[in-house]
Amino acid sequence: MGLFQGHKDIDAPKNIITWDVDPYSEEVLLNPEKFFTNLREKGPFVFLNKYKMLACGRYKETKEVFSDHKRFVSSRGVGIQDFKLEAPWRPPSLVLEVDPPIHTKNRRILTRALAPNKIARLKDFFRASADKLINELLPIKEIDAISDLAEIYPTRVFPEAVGLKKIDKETLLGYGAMVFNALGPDNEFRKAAMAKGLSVIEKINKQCLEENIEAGGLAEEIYESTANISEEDQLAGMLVRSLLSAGIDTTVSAIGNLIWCFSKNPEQFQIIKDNKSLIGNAFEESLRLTSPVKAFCRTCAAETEVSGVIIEEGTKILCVLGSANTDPEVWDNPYNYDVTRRTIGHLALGIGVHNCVGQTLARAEVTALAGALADKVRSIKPMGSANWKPNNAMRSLESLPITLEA
Ligand code: OVV
Repeated sequence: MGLFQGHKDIDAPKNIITWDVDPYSEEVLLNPEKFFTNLREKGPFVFLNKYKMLACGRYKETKEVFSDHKRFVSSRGVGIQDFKLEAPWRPPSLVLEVDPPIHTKNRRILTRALAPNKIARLKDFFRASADKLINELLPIKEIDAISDLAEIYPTRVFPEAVGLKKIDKETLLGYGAMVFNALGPDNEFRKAAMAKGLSVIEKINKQCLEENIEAGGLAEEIYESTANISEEDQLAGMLVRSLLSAGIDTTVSAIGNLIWCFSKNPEQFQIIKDNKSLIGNAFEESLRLTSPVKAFCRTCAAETEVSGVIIEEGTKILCVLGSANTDPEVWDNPYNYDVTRRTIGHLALGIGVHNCVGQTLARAEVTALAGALADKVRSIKPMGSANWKPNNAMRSLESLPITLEA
């Protein structure tokens, strides 16, 4: 069997539009909304000629594929590479890149460590850290919402909450960039992220060892819950690696994108200032509109059919979550940022057995920060154009010049 771009070399299924677009090109990565609209208009699925894989961007099919872990597996990788046919760059994640029943058992350990009652205990710490950071930034005339804020807050609070005090910001951000860019083809963005490679990987792996875990954090519990499973002494370390892989870049992106939404829509920021109970929904709405994880792939386990399209075994499907979340069939005025919108059902945190296991933590972090902004900041003024950062799987900003007015 032939290999193409790291997966099975397949032909286009019957009855679908083939498309020459490169979803991993700088042009698309920097301006995804036009791509989303075209993708949805072409049909339930398109065949990407350049990658010989399917892509879906309508809400219905994206949800169907993502919800069905039996027909559309994760164990063959959630990027364009098929782990059954090609070796991945790192040992596969024991939650992201496995299927039930192994997934079920491993995920349960993370679910327990990240349970709402554990996160609730961190709320005051998150809010105090957010207040402190905003107080530091308020006197500064112009800040970069990314390097001064979005990158600072999670890299301060997350390692402490997890119990990893010794880890630096550059290592955490560098590793996240590798993990997410690795999901795409071996293009310039993946190569650039990987170039920083080896020393970052070594530091991350070391961080995951029990001796580098501090007492009282969330990671300690992961080690405790696997203490009796002697033959799996790597398990806890690998699950801590998942926290480090999925917990930083995602929230950095989410915070940057939320502030971008506020800065572009001052009347929406005013609405949450006037009604703080809308802060949670303002975050959900930013997740919907600017979904930080733009797309993950699934691999078809055995020939099947979705919306009249026959999908053969081994087919990679790029599920464009950001597009599903702006599908006009589901969302009125989908490209408007509306903090009062009913946001339930957005797919930014996935759906099905692999839905984001850290979402309670992410919400606690980001809403604490948004609360500090709503209380302390009168207005968030853009001071220049937002600059997006190309990444094969994430939608995040490179820089966002703003002024925080007290
Ligand atoms: C959701 C997610 C993203 C990236 C990495 C991982 C999970 C992981 O488990 O390593």
